[in-house]
Amino acid sequence: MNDGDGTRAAQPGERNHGPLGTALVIIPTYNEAENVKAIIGRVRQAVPEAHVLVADDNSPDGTGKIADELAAEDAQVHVLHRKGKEGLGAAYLAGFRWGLERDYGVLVEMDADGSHQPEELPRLLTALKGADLVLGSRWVPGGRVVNWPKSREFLSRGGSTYSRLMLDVPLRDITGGYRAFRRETLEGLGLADVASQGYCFQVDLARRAVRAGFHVVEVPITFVERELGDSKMSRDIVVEALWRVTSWGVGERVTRLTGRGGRTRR
Ligand SMILES: Nc1nc2c(ncn2[C@@H]2O[C@H](COP(=O)(O)OP(=O)(O)OP(=O)(O)O)[C@@H](O)[C@H]2O)c(=O)[nH]1
Ligand SMILES: [Mg+2]
Repeated sequence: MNDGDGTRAAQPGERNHGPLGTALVIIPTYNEAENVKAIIGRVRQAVPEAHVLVADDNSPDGTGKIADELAAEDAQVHVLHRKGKEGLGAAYLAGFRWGLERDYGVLVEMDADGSHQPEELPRLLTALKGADLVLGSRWVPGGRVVNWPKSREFLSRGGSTYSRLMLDVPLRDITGGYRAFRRETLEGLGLADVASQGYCFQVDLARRAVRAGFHVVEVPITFVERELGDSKMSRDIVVEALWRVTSWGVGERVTRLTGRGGRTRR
């Protein structure tokens, strides 16, 4: 499943993956006024045929207005204005719905702060030609992190390892948020009952994809810590991830032991 470079050839018996179609790069924003213009420009340059959707939670710093101005000048840039701050997961779910209601074949997750380099997107999209879901991975060979304190690296690696063992999901970077989904993959994940909000939103989607039998590939990326704007990382986000991952893992073990049902969706 995880070949590290995303170029794994299809194995005998594996289904053929169809053409990709147009990509929609969804960028959730909350107070990213200093970053939004640069990130959109970099996406448009790196993958000129892709569209961009900014999913803004009514940022007090005017990010939504800047995005509107960029959208007015560029027919491939779109803005989804949401009422208020509801977390990363809710913004992505709204963005996915927006994209799935339209004709996009690929939906990409990307942070606004430059941590996920748009220049690496062509590699993710190439890997998606032979996969259902591609994860940009910091923790496969070739992946790395720039400008992170050791404490953040410890938290991220530890979170991935804990999730991998707890959920029995063979992925190295399960909390990362630089991803490319085929439309059919998102449609098969049961998004209607996803309640996770922070990092565990990413864990939740990856685990659902593996459980549903989708072919998930990790591609190494260089993750660059933000230089501008404030982090929205909080203790609550870490606590939410910890208790949800633990309860999914325990729930799945109980289900297996009592022999009730095969797959856990929630
Ligand atoms: N729409 C929306 N976007 C959000 C929300 N919380 C975070 N984001 C965006 O999600 C992306 C990731 O958030 P970050 O603050 O960079 O989180 P992080 O990468 O874990 O933290 P840093 O490493 O400190 O940057 C950024 O584009 C944020 O603007 C939210 O509640 N709503
Ligand atoms: Mg960030």
